Amino acid sequence: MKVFALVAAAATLIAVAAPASAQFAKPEDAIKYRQSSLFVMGQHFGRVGAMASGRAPFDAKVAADNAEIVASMAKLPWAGFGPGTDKGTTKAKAEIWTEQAKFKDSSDKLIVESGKLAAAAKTGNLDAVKTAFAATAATCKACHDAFRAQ
Ligand code: ASC
Repeated sequence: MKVFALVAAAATLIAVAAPASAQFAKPEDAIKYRQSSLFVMGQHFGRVGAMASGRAPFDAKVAADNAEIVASMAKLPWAGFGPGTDKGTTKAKAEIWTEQAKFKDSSDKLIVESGKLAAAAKTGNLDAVKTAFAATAATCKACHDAFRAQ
């Protein structure tokens, strides 16, 4: 019974950890993966942004649902920036690979700020959402300015 429980726990851990440590058959797949996850994240972030800016009426449940997706998606793209994925259909700058600590710091900031955004959205307080949205968007912009070609 004990061994079974251990095996079950390990299987669960692997299943949960797998997306964040995605392995790719070829570099193009990694590029497609990071672009797709950034695109999906951007779509959901935009829905929160529309409410934060007043372009859409504030609906606390919609904001919370979308912000939670952003916070989850924020963990994914980075596995797609492995070695050998710097060439192809990509705006990724060489600095991603030559300044890896800085790039990691940038992605970590997004993960932290989008987590705060999700927490803010759960409170249902629009002002808190506005503040956290701005802080999160600033991490998007800083990383794009440093690491994404125009
Ligand atoms: C968005 C989006 C981004 C960021 C960035 C913030 O809504 O899709 O990439 O905000 O524009 O400056």
